[in-house]
Amino acid sequence: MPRLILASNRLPVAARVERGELVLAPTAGGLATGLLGLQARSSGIWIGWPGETWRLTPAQRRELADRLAERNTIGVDLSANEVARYYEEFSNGILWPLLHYDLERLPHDPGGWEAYERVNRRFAEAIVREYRPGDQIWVHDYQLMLVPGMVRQELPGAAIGFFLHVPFPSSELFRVLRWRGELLAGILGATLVGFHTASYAYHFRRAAANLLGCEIRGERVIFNGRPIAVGDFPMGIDAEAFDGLGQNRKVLGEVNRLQRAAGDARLVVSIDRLDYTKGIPRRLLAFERALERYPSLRETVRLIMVAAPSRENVGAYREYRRSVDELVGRINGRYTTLGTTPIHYISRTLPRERLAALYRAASVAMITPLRDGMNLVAKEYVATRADEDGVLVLSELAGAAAELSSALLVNPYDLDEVAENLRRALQMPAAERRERMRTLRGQVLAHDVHRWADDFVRALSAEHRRAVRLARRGLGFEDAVRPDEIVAAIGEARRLAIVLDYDGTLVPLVARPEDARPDEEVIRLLSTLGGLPDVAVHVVSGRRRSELEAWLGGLPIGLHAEHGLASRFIGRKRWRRRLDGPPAWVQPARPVMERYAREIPGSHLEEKEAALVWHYRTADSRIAEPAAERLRAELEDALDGSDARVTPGSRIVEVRQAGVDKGIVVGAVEAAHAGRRLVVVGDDTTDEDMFAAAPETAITVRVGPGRTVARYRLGGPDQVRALLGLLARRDDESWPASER
Ligand code: GDG
Repeated sequence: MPRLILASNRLPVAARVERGELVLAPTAGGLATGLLGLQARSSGIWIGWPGETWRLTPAQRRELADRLAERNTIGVDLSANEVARYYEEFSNGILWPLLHYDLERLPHDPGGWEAYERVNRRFAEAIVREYRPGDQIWVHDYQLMLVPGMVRQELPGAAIGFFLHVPFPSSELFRVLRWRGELLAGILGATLVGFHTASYAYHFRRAAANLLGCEIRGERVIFNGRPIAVGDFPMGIDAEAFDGLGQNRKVLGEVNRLQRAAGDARLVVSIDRLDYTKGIPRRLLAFERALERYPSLRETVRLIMVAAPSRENVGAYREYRRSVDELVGRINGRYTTLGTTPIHYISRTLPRERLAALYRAASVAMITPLRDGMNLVAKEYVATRADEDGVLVLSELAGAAAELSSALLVNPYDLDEVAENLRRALQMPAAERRERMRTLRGQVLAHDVHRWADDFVRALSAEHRRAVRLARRGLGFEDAVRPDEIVAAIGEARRLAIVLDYDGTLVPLVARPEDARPDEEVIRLLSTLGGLPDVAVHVVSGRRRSELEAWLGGLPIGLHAEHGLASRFIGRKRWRRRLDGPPAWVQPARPVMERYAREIPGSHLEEKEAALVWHYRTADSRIAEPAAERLRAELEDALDGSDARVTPGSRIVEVRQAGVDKGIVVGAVEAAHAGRRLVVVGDDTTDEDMFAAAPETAITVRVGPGRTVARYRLGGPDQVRALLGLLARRDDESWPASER
């Protein structure tokens, strides 16, 4: 089994200082239970935040790092300010309410994005540092949405899983976020994206389609030429442990005490983290409604409501807590008699055994969140009921409802319906209770957290293998190598001729080609490499010579414009043209292409010396893609018999002179620098002519996705730059002097 690198906001252990001593305590929770076993089996590591390390002395920090390492965990340190901005403000203050459909709770002026990005970057760097080829990476939850994309940039060929523990809302809602595009693109760096339910997975695919213009093929999203699998993996609990607790002697003793204390009253239990998504006020109101409507319940039912304190540093949670406190007070004031109190409210965290006793003692569990990714409490209630008794009243807006259809499903916004179902649950005949609970237990016990984790990791493996296969056939780039592997393939050859495409190879593709000016890094790399005695550098582009000259003209490199129509060799001032005057086919081609530029909004025509290009990168692809098909057909018709060639490109349709393609440049470079090892790098179909023209011994590199004859693939322009950086740093002292 491949080694697993897990990343989540929190580590499964938290550090704190007690009486001057560093203490590491396990953070209880479903995620830790489910993944620790898997981590151990795969000899994996876990990366996350170990808690408030800014409170530690330098010596304690060193001790912490060692003790975390013993447990195969790596801490990502956050400052107090980062916790406030990345975690509380952005993750819990913006993403949490939005993902739970609570627009009302969004701040008027949302902030914290920079910290979110910075902390996500730190997680990604920690993953990349740990990564060894063959590892699997699994990133968790809404705090780390940018991490898959950031890791993919560095490790284009890695198997990366992402799981969201909360709901994914309709794209109509998600679009409200200013950073929707970045967040979606971040998640889409993954190989496999998992959600609790098919409905969240559906919403995510729709968001990718509607907000990023991605194509959807079945369950997969195509983004930047890569297929990303999106599926539902409903999380389970440690069912065996809860089943065991439900039969434990101590727990059963506690159950007895609880029942004796309740006297004749039957217990209804409600357990949550105190969070506004859990619908606690509405649940209280529904309980009140039941007492109003069905007076017989007043003396015979007691609600035990456990609300474990949560996120108390966030303002909205403090207010929420106050409103719950008040509501409990009001309802109790109204219905308490000398004999009974209807609501027993416990606002602290209870030990797990006491929780189990409550589950086991309660006739009804009332779990009615307004939105909940899954809701594990519902499953814990079921697993604890080894006696096959008890009724689950469950919100249909909890992810768990998709699996637990034998519960009494209710709409938490409909107080009457909730009240009525509470009554129905309390009056349900024993046979029906057993029947329903048996079905629920069958589901929960079989689909436990271990199975969930195994299923996800197995699916990730399969998806990754598939992605590598698909990449070889032209979709995606999971067969990409690392830049240093290409340097190794170049090996001992010291004298190099490097032929580079420009757009999509040296710089990322942008919506407006005129915005793709070379940045400082590109200029520095080209000038350093071009200045080395044994390296000749050539840039080949479909662009006009005026543009290449303006952007790169001052560098010690060769320039080749319009796919080789004109060349300016290293050290020369003059351009050499391979064709005289404008070609005859321009006359019939131009009016056809002008018509498309007029009719398709957002598209335009570019005229070069010996080429016409219709660009549609900024047009609506649903209109422009079919138009491009039609245009190609029309042009082929109109230009039949001429010496023009119609070629599709990356969101362009181009007509140019037949016989002039980037392949000729490779021939010319080879002739000019005989005896040098050729390195040819390009990203689109026009660059395939270079790969095809290159000799057997050449190192040919395709950048990004697409079917290719190149020997190697790199993930994107970042990797190309890394490759050039490595080549520029090769020890040049040992190189034999030679002339260019
Ligand atoms: C997020 C998603 C999704 C609660 N009170 C006490 C206590 N708990 C334990 C429960 C349960 C856990 O906390 C709560 O899990 P939930 O799933 O109900 O909810 P979230 O914390 O919001 O979790 C959720 C989950 O991630 C997993 O993906 O299901 O939808 O929101 O295990 O037992 N535990 C103890 N004392 C308490 O007082 N010991």
